[in-house]
Amino acid sequence: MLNKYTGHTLNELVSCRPFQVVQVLCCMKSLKSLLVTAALLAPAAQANLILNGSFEDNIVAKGKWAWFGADKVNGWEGSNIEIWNQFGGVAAFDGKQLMELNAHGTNANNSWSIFQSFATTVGQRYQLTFAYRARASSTEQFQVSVANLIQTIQNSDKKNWSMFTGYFTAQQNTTTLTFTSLTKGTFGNFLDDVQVTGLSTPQRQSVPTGPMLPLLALGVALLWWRRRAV
Ligand SMILES: [Ca+2]
Ligand SMILES: [Ca+2]
Repeated sequence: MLNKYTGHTLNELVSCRPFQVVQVLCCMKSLKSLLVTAALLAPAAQANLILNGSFEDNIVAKGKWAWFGADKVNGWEGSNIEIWNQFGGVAAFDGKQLMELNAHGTNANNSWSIFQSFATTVGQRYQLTFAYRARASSTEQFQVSVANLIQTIQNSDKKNWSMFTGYFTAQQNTTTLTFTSLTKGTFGNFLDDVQVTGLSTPQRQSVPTGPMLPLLALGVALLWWRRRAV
């Protein structure tokens, strides 16, 4: 019967010279180490820390738009939030619905701003991505801010979605992502598919694992016995 770790029968292992046993075990260790290292280097899928980042949770009829108080929109706070479902033939970047930052309703400050807070680890780096598109003017602008990342975006393309990718390092256990319109009025600045994900640093060291340790110990013991016997 073949040993599942060595690929040799028990008789083959017992009858072979100690040097050969160590060779087999060392080869196996290398193979195992390679497998473990490959697993550690493989990128792990990171969960999106933003709730309702695609603005799909509120029910808006196809071909329509609606506006909601931020307290009626999962995850988000701040100004009123206007959500479109393929209104005017504008397709969402992700799913069926998008959000227009320059919303509808009372806005005494003339500065539309929505934000969402989420748990973070101090010192860890994160990636922020979202899609944006101008609605009515090539001069639409908005600002995005999160931790040490603050950027003003000229939102000029009225026909195509653009993708933003940025990075920040968390400075507190709770971090807030904020979008603020720099263009006044109720037209402008579509947003969709907001995502924040943690970045992990690949670990390059290999780790010996369970079944290999007793076999390596056996190899070392056999080598020691052979040297004493000479
Ligand atoms: Ca969406
Ligand atoms: Ca609007």
